[in-house]
Amino acid sequence: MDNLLAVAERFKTIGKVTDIREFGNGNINKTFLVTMDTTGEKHFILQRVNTQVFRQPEYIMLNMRTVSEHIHKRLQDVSLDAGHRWEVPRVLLTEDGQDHWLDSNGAFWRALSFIDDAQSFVTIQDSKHAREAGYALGMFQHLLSDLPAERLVDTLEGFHITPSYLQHYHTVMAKHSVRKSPEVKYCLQFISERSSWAHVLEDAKSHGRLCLRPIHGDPKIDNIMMDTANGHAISIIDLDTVKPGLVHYDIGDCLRSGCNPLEEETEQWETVHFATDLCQAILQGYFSIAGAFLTENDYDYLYDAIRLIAFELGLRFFTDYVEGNVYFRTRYPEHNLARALVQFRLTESIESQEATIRALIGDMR
Ligand code: GN1
Ligand code: MG
Repeated sequence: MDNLLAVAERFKTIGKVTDIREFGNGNINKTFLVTMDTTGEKHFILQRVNTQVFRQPEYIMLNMRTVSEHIHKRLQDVSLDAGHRWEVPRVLLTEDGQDHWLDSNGAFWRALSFIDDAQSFVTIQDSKHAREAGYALGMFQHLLSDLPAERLVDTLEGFHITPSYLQHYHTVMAKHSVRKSPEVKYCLQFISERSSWAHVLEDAKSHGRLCLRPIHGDPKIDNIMMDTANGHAISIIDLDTVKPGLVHYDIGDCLRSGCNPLEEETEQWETVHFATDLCQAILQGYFSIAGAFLTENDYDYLYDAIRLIAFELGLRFFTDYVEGNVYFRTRYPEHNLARALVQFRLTESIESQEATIRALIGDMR
């Protein structure tokens, strides 16, 4: 706490810090909720950015500034749905006006304003929540749809480029040995059976069928904030992975997290399934906004996106397991294997419901 207190006090805030505690479920950065004894803003978010993953964190801060300035300007023209507000976390500066602070060990710290009267959930609560989550993703992309993608720095090269993850997987498999338990064998076979299809979105991109736009990169359900007063979606937080990409990565990520009622950390991987009723509600909310900017080609690749991002996350978890858990934070040695099994099961469930999913996308076009 002493150390953390010293870090928190670097940032220019009005009150005296009374409490600091770990916050959220991030797999990469370390996040803390700081409480102060003020009458105004009582909390802020303090984060230590994982610089093993984000090698140039100053560019994340730059992207954040670009995005929040753009959204604030755009909000003057865009009308939100009735009763909705839209919030973007503010970057809090240090006493000397910097957007981050490097401690004596070189750790990269930053502070963000806390969004009051809002909450997020790890799983979808009901169909209203699902629609709101979809609306939030549509709104986030809409607010950035007139920002040229090249204004954003690519802060994480290869992020959501499935063929690159496959390449890395093969490199890791060649270097590391892994005990071939039945679960591991299932994963190996699962990956090998889908290797040639895994290029689908990148191929569509290189053939000019899909184009780069500003994306969130990590719109999983617990990054979508809901107004506690009325349940409306009001923000998508965690802007580290905002960058030029395919909106399909976002849709896939939102659906793979939102339509898995057992959630990604479950130990009951064998009963994981993809809930198409939630998928329908999320897409309804999403299309209510995104319908305005999606092209025919965009629609054609939605099913593949849903299937691919679940598969890709499973591949990323499994590779990290084999590599010795060097990327995602884990609580036990087999943690990333367990997470991979969940995503692969989810992928299988998506595949087995392909006709249903394609039909419900088709009905909303
Ligand atoms: C990581 O740390 P967190 O939870 O924001 C990961 C996402 C994964 C997610 C799975 C930069 O996000 O891509 O979908 O874990 N972020 C990065 O929970 O790799
Ligand atoms: Mg994140």
